[in-house]
Amino acid sequence: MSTRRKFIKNSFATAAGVGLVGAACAEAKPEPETLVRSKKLKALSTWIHGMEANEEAMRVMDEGGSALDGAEKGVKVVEADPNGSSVGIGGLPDRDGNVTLDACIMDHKGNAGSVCFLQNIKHPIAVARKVMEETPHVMLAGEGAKRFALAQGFAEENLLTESSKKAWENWLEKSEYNPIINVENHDTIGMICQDAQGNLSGSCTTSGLAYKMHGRIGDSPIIGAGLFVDNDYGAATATGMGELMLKTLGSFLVVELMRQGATPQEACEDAVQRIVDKLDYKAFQVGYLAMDIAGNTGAYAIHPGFNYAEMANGKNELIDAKSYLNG
Ligand code: SD4
Repeated sequence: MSTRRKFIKNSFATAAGVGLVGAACAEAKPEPETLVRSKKLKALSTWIHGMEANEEAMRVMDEGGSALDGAEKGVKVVEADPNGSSVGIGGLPDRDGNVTLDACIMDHKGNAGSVCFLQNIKHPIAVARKVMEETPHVMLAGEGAKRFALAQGFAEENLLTESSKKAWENWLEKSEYNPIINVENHDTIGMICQDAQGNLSGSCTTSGLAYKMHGRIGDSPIIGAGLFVDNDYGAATATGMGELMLKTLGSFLVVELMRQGATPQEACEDAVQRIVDKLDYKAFQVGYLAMDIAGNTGAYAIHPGFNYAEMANGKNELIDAKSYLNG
C-alpha cells in the first residue's frame, strides 16, 4: 500500500475515533505536491486497436488539439474500421440482427455526453460529444439519439457488414448466449488522453456484447461505469462484461480510489477485487485502464488476455495487463 494511502487510512481511523470524520474527509484529499500534473502528451487505450487510435489522438494533440479532441478522433478511427467486430461499423449485432451502439465522452471540466442503443450512425462518439456540447442533457437513447444525430448532420447508414451478418447467421444456428472471454465480445475501445495543458479527457465506444438481447445497454455509455474523468486526479475506462462494471460503477470507483491516494495500478486492482468480492466473476472478463494527472498508468483484469496501448514521446506500445486469475 502506498504511503499516501496509509496516511489516508490512518487519518480516517484516528479522526473517526475522536468523532472527527468530517475533518478526516477534508484531510483525505491528496496534497497537490504528491501528484504533479504532467504536460506531456499521452494517449492510452484498450486492446490492440488502441494502437491506431493512439496514433491518431497524438497526431491531433500534436497539432494543438485538446485531450477531448484526441479522445474523440482517436476512437473514431476504430469506429470507422469495418473489420473491427465490436465497435461502430462491422460491430456484431444483437440476437435479432440489429447493430446497436453505445458511447460516452467526458472532458476535463467534468462535462459528459453519451448515447446508447443508437442504430445506423457510424460515429456514436461524435454524437455523444454533440450531446455534451449542444444539449442541456448528458444522455440520449435509441430513436431520440438517432433523430438528434440526423439533425446534427450525421448520415444514416447500414452498419451490419457481410461478415458480421454471416457471424450472426452462424450464431443463430445454436442461439446460445455464452460470451467467450477475450474473444468477439471484448473489444470496446476506451481511451484516455492528456494534452499539452495537462488536462485529461476520455472516450468509450462499442457495439456492446455480441448477440445481446435487443435493447440491452452495457457499461460503455454509462458515465462512471465505462468511463470516468476527474481532472484533479485521474481518469479510468473499462472493457469486458458490462454488467459487472454496472453493478460496481467500476470506472468511477477506480477514479475515486485514485482520489483517495491509490496509484492507477492499485486502483484498477482494487476495483477488480471489488468485483471478485461481490459478484459471480469467474466466467467473465473485465479490464480496467487508468491514468492519473502525473501521467502514471495502470491496468488490471480478471483474466489474462487483456492488453492496452500506451503512447508517449513518439513510442506506441502494446502492453499485457496483469490479471487476478492466471490462466
Ligand atoms: C459491454 N463493455 O457492452 C462492453 C463490451 C466490451 O469489449 O467491452 N467489449 O458490456
